[in-house]
This record gives sequence, C-alpha cells and structure tokens, in this order.
Amino acid sequence: MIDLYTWTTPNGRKVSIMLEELGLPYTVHPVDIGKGAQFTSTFLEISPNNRIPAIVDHENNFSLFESGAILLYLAEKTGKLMPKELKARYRVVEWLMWQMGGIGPMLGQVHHFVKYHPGKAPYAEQRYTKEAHRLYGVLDKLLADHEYMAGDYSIADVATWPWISRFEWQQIDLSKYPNVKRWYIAISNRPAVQKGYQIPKKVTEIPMP
Ligand SMILES: N[C@@H](CCC(=O)N[C@@H](CS)C(=O)NCC(=O)O)C(=O)O
Repeated sequence: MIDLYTWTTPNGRKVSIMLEELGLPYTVHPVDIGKGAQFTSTFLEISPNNRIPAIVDHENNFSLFESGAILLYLAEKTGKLMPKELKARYRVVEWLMWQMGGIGPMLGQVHHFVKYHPGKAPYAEQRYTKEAHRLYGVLDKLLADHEYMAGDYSIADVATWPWISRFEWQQIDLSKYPNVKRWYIAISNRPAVQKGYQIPKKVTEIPMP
C-alpha cells in the first residue's frame, strides 16, 4: 500500500494519475498548501522541501518526494509507462526532465504573475508568457510526428499533461497548437486521468478546449 501526500495542483495530479494508470492501491492524504499544511514536522520528515507531492511505499519502507523521482520510481517498480530499451528509456527521461526543468517552473511563474497578480510586474508577465509560448511551440513540434511525447504513452506524458490542463490560466489558445490540442484531448479521455485529476478532491471538471 502506498500513501500519497498531495493537493489539487499539477504536480500533485501527476502522481494520482500515475497511481490510477498503474492500478496500484493507495491512500490519499490531502496536504492543504493554502493553509500551510506542507510545513508540519510530520510532512517535512518525508518531504524536506515542504512541497507536495510525496509518497510512502510501505512495501519497501521507502518515502520519496519530487514528482519526477516519484514517477520514475513507480515506473521502475511496476515496469510500466517506461520502455526497457536504453535509448527509448532515455528519450522518456529527456522529456521528463524537460517537463521538470521547463514546463513546470515556467508555467508556474505564468500562474503567479499572469493569473494571480496581473498588472503588478509587466516585465515578468511578458517574460514568462513568451517562455510559455516557446515551450508550447516545442511541444507542438514534437507532437506533430509523435502520437505521444516519447514513443508510447509514458511518464513524460503523465508529467506534462497536468500542466497543459491549466492552459486557461496561462491564457493559451490551444487551437494555435493543434498537435498539443490533439494530444491533450486524447489523454483527457483516459479513465485513469479522469480519476486521478479529481484527487484529493474535485475542484473542476477537466478543462476542455
Ligand atoms: N519540483 C517539485 C515541485 C513541487 C511543488 O512546487 N509543489 C507545490 C504545489 S504544485 C507546493 O507544494 N507548494 C507549496 C509551497 O510552495 O509552499 C515537484 O515536481 O515535486
């Protein structure tokens, strides 16, 4: 049994979607980051960076934080959503790292400056909006000749999709990125994604373009 510490955010949803895809049993522990629950001493023991998501895998007596590390661990533990062949595996790792280092942090800044504090920092709004469009362009180009990001559906897609699901917060018109739109809708239709999206609680339906 796995304990999942999470909240209603893209990084949290990556892991609930992954657990649903794998069909692994798990117990959800909501960590309300709006109320500071990420700073409690018990949570810091498993997530010293005071951020969700984190898991405890009781089968291995092992805790883990950082969503990318959690996805890699669960893929390796189950042998799913990650190819075995070396080059194919590193194609997935490459795009997973792109998500962790680019899509997540940059779109997170767009949410901060464009959605929550518009007009407060025009330079930051322009900088991160431009970067968001650049990243959407990279993804659109990739998906022009790939059904999924790195071959078959993989943890690279699981990591990236929840951030794209906030396209409205980012003021992105998905019709400008038709390959991203096609990929986004296909993944939105997966039953595991529909279930995992609503963990730890329902906030909205999956946004549809
Ligand atoms: N690189 C981390 C980022 C995690 C992260 O930023 N989590 C946010 C929610 S999406 C959080 O817990 N924020 C709490 C805070 O800022 O105090 C990961 O991918 O797990």
